Amino acid sequence: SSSKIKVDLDSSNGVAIMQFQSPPVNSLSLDFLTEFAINLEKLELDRGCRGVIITSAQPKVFSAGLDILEMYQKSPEHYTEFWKAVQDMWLKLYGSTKVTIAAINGSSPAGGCLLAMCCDYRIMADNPRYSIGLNETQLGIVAPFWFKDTMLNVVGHRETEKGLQLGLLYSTSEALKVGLVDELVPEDKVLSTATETMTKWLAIPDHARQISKSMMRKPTIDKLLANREADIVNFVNFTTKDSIQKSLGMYMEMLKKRKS
Ligand code: CO8
Repeated sequence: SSSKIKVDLDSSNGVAIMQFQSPPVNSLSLDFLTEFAINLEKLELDRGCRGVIITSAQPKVFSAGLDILEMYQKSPEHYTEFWKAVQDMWLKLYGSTKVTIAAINGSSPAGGCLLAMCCDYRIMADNPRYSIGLNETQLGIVAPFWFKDTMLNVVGHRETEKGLQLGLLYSTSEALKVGLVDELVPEDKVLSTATETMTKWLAIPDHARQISKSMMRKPTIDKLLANREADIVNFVNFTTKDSIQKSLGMYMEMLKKRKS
């Protein structure tokens, strides 16, 4: 299968750019997640890499989130494997020792928002057509506790409570206002701003920054590690429910109809 993620490591500055190139919308399929984990693991072990910028090679979309087809009319075994891969993506990115920056050059719903929230810094294209947020409830599904924890750690309790219940997709200016993204820049400046920001973060000694990052994130990571199996069982039980399958089916239909 062709590569869904392109990785360029600049050996002169230790910065890797990871570009999502899985048309049409960089949905997080099992194949995508597996490739993501392998690439990130490689960079994590590479002492020549100090920072990672994630961005999209697709127009208009950063990532559409989890691939709904992986959660629709499949076997419990498939859901188990898929969910392990989603957990693994989060554990690797949220727990990365590298400086991670999201260059959000398009819409970023649900799992796409999660990817961005895992990074140390978020720069988004200032385009009124783009939105970002954990919109799960709008699909009739529930963001798991570690999605919630990740958002809580970025925007705080009150905003997470509102955002999660309403399944809010924030406009770029709203996202900036609540702190879901750190900066808005013109679309053609997203990547260059990410690179400039990376330089600032890399000016800090790695070990001191890494210990500080770990101090902030370890309790959240440990919580999933201690509950991984139960979280999988919960996902499989939830996803195999008729009512949930029906909601997902209707949502897919809505996406298709909306097009024409
Ligand atoms: N999964 C699978 N297919 C998708 C997804 C997706 N997440 N998103 C879009 N597609 C498909 C569309 O159906 C469409 O297919 P087709 O060409 O066959 O009709 C194609 O991709 C292109 O989509 P659009 O025409 O909609 O493209 P646009 O550029 O107009 O819009 C958007 C791009 C904004 C990304 C839009 O597609 C969108 O809003 N997608 C849905 C995003 C979404 O709601 N994702 C939520 C996924 S759930 C999740 O990530 C977390 C789940 C947590 C676990 C829950 C426990 C049960």
